[in-house]
Amino acid sequence: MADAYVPRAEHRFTFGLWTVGNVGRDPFGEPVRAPLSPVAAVHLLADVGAWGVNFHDNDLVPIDASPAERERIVREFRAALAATGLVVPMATTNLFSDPAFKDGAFTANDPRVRAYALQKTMHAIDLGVECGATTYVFWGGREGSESDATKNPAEAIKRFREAINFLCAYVRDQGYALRFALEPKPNEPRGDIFLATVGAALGFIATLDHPGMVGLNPEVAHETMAGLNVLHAVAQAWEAGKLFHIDLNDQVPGRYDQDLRFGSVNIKQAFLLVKFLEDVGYAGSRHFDAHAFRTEDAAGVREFARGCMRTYLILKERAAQFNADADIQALLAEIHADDGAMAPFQGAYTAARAAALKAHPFDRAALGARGLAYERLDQLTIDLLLGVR
Ligand code: DIG
Ligand code: MN
Ligand code: MN
Repeated sequence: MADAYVPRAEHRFTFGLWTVGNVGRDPFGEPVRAPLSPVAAVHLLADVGAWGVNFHDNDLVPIDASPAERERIVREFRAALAATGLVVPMATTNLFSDPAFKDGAFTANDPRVRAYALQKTMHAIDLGVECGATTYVFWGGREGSESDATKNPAEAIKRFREAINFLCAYVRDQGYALRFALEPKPNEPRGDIFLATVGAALGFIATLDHPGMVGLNPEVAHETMAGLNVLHAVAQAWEAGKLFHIDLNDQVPGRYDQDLRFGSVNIKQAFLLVKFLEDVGYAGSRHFDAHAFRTEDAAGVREFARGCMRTYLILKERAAQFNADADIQALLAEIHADDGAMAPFQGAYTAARAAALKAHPFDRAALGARGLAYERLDQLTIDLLLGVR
């Protein structure tokens, strides 16, 4: 592969241990790859050029590990981080694999499960901070239902809020420099998952005790599964000052959560997302929450990881090309032209402004007759993506 798109630390590319460590198990098949130890994953990611590595508590420390085993595992993991220079920007809790969470964690009907989920999360937060995490993700994979006869959804939201408020207070009490990022998903593994989209999560954050501590970790595949425009979701999170993290991957609409290599399905969507992140100066991790095809061996997993970063860098270059393209920029200037004639009516409400606007004559026919040249702009975008500009 040409070396023009070589990932560097400044690109802030990260992968979870569970991504390159995915053993290829699925609901219809057993593992096809050998497990990858956290230390081996750190060295693999360093070797392919990643900046950081993320983990669920039990990706690193098995759920039944003894304190001595925990200490050894963390020591060896941190030694690998020191040896490679990789960092841990984000950590999270596995509140979905163990049967105890079969009816959810924070929203489970069993109060013992809800309390255990809080306990497990506090320990996992401690572990994440110990390894350097500054963002903590909450993906409520089991926070949902198959039958809404089983729990009042409003009660579930209240339970989730109580848990997040408790954990925000715990982080503040511990003095941790940690922000929370909620990761929405509409369904799978539950029939329906609460707080299903970025929009729902933003509404929820506003009801918390410490909303400033809590933001979003939008995932490309998840908003796509919900039939939504990923860029619109990410842009709304950004505009609200809540884009704390992002899970990059790809997804065919109408399918199960595929977590495909970034940019491997919808190139235009991936391009416009990368362009947005780069244009607005998003300074967070470019986290690839994805995994290699089940068909792949260890070499294929490396190709997968390299491909995620390579595609991001190619699209980042195309975004710079778009921003420098004279024809595209001339067209955008035309499309967004403002001769200032409407300035008297723009801005905050005043009675005088309202009166003047109500009295202003508009040529509605002319407004509707104007051609906007979007077809030409979109074709220039496609030309650029196809490498003919
Ligand atoms: C799945 O999309 C979720 C889990 O892998 C993890 O909790 C989160 C972190 O990126 N994404
Ligand atoms: Mn996913
Ligand atoms: Mn994710």
